[in-house]
Amino acid sequence: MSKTSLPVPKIGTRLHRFLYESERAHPEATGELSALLSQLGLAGKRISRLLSQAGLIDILGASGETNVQGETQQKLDALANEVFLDAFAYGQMVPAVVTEEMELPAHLPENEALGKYVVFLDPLDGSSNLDVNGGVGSIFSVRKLGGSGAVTSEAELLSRVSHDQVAAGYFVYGPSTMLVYTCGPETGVHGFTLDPSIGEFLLSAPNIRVPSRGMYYAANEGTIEEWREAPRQFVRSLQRHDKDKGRPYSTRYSGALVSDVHRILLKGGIYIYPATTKSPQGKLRLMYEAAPLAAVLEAAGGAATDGITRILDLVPTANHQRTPLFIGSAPDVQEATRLGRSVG
Ligand code: FDP
Repeated sequence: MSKTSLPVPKIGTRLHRFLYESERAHPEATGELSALLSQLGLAGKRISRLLSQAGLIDILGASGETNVQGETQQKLDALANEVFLDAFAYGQMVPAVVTEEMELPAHLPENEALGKYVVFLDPLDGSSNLDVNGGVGSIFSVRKLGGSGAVTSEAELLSRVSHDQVAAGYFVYGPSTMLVYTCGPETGVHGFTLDPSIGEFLLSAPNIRVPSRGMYYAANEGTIEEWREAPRQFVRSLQRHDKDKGRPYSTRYSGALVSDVHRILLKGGIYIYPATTKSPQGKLRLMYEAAPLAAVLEAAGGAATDGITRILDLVPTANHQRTPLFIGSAPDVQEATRLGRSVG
């Protein structure tokens, strides 16, 4: 990710201005990445607006399709996917988009000549919460595309995208809509809240740092019988009284990865989604769920592993690859990972 020193951020600064100031502090910047983040911001605003109409217009419920994972696609999953594709259709920066909703990358031929970024997306994360007006989010990861010419296969795409993410983040659509992103540890993690009255994201949480200890863990414990021994032991240790570690922790699990990890980012603690007997590779997707959230948490001083290996060290072999995920305050993730390495 890029190295730059940011101006002192002022609460209430508009996203556009924040990006402009960040660029000015980085003389070799071309402005492309800022333009791309603005396109992402526009998509986030449009999805936020769509969500605010759910229940009033006919956009809730299943679309009748299944996605690449064989999961039932909600109408809003498909709409959010379209909104993102539409956002990148101009500007010449993004020749290919990989999304949870499409088995193959979406190619944007008009951007092929000049485009040098591939965006990996979960357009609407946690969509099982939609029917109950619960929290949902969108997750994005931007990687640089090397080489030249059109990308012709998945293997070629993965071999040509940069290992490092040049930008990563998410939108969380809760009582208010927030954008949280990082362009790497040197530039930190910043949160913007959408002011719907002016249609702008305003800086509300500059330089977010994940607390080194928290009070919460998030996990779908309904599947604990299907977990391996290490995560089971780890969760038991979170429930045990331990004054030094501030335990027992309380459980908070909403069923939307973005909302659950956002809480951990702000309040500390750990989110875990281990491998299960049903999903031995884990359930969550590496390229557009685990990796971008890992980039954000690490840039905020936290950590993320698959129970053994740092998420950001994993080498992807497929666009829709799954992974177990342990993410949050560094001491908690390190403890879970030590157990994973020793107990299995
Ligand atoms: P969803 O399928 O509703 O999009 O992305 C997968 C995900 O949600 C995460 O957002 C969420 O944390 C997880 O699945 C929930 O899975 P469980 O129902 O197995 O807990």
